[in-house]
Amino acid sequence: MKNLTRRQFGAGIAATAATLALPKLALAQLHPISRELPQGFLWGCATAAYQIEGAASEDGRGPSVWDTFSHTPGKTYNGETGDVADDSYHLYREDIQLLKNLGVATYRFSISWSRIFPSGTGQPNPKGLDYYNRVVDELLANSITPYITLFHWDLPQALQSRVGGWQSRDTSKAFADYAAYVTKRLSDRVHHWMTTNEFVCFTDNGYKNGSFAPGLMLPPAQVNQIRHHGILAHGLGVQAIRANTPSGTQVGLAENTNVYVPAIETPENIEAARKATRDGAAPFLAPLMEGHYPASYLEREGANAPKIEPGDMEAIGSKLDFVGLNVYTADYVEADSSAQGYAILPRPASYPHMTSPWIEITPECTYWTIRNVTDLWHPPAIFITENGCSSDDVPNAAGHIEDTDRVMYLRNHIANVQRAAAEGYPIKGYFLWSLMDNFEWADGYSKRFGIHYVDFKTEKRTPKLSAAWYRDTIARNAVE
Ligand code: GBH
Repeated sequence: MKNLTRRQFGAGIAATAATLALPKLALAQLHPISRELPQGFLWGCATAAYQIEGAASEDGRGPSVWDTFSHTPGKTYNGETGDVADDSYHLYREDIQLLKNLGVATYRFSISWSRIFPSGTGQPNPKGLDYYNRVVDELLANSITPYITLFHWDLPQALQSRVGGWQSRDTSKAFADYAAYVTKRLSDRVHHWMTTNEFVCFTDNGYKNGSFAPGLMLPPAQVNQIRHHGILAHGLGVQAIRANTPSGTQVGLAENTNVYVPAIETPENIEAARKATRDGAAPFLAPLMEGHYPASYLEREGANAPKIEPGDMEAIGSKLDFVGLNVYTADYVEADSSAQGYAILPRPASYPHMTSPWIEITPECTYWTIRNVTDLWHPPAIFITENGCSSDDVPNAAGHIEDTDRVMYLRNHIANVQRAAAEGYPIKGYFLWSLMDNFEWADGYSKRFGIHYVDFKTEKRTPKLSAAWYRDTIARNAVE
């Protein structure tokens, strides 16, 4: 562009105008960068049991800590609960048709532990397993591959009452028994398993700041021990799944490790983002991938560091077939001369966010979480197991929900997934959070994350603009 005369510049504009009139194919050929995802890239949607199922006391389901918590005054928005939620327990066939209409290859959902073991351990409830058998069979009949999460925060209340939940390593062992029971019975048809979802949410949020069930606020030594029991459950769970399923069964987890984006992509800042990622993951993903806690974490925690029993770290470091990453937002970092070698940049007051204030718009987060995790630990495969956002969805007079801000969010985040794939990172699939509006934990029904709108009075599902956009993206296998 530098040495163009005015006339040449004008001619350039004319040429651009001419290309605009070209048919689509020719225009695509002019596109300098392919925006396609690799062949066989897996598109999916994600949900979780307590957020969609409802039927909280049906067919022998025992209560979970989230039933207790949401029924405790002042804990959730307007005192809202998952008693009914999306009623997917009864409407699952309809929900699978929503998936089918999108053209997704996969569906990530979770199993309610207390439907299977109403008291956490002991006597199983066959009707609980029957439900998941029906869901799996219906998915397969519709050519949709199930990806199942075993624990998405809904710990059986009986374990909380009996042993203090994640305060006890008995809960980690109970999780492994539950994982063995379920995977033994479903792994003839289900080949992809995630142990746990987002350690920090059921450890720190549950037992440190109390914003999530069971709503406790315990001191650091206990919190570190609880975190240890969380990752121990994962490790014992992996061992139990391997021992109870055919070879070839794929085992991983879904983790929301902190994401750091280099403010400017210099080699120093890229290194800073990597360091910050390992530090942020010190209690959770780092020990899973390295088989030990980072020394800096143990030193910093000192007397509060977790007590580790023989065999724990071997279990925790069990080899995984994939790592699932849930990603919504990130922080920007820069290298500096401090001891840790980087600074996390503060946000200016003008920084934009979605309707959930914590979702500060950072489209590069999908690319950088894949890259940081790969560069640090080289897992064989990565999935984005959750990505999506809340919007102020309001049906218009015609009943349509034109969630252009969600489309903007998704387009930018998926473009960054495409960048990672194009650069050769082992990203194999993407699960959009969420298939439909649902019970958003402490935010109740006040925050909508779905690409289908749910009228919670009638349980009617309506595709939003973003559902049409996602369907089109899947059909093209490309982001436009
Ligand atoms: C994921 O959690 C969950 O896996 C999923 O179930 C959930 O529906 C989805 O994301 C959307 O939230 O209000 O500032 O105190 C995301 C983890 C934990 C992030 C709670 C926001 C509250 C921040 N979330 N956290 S704040």
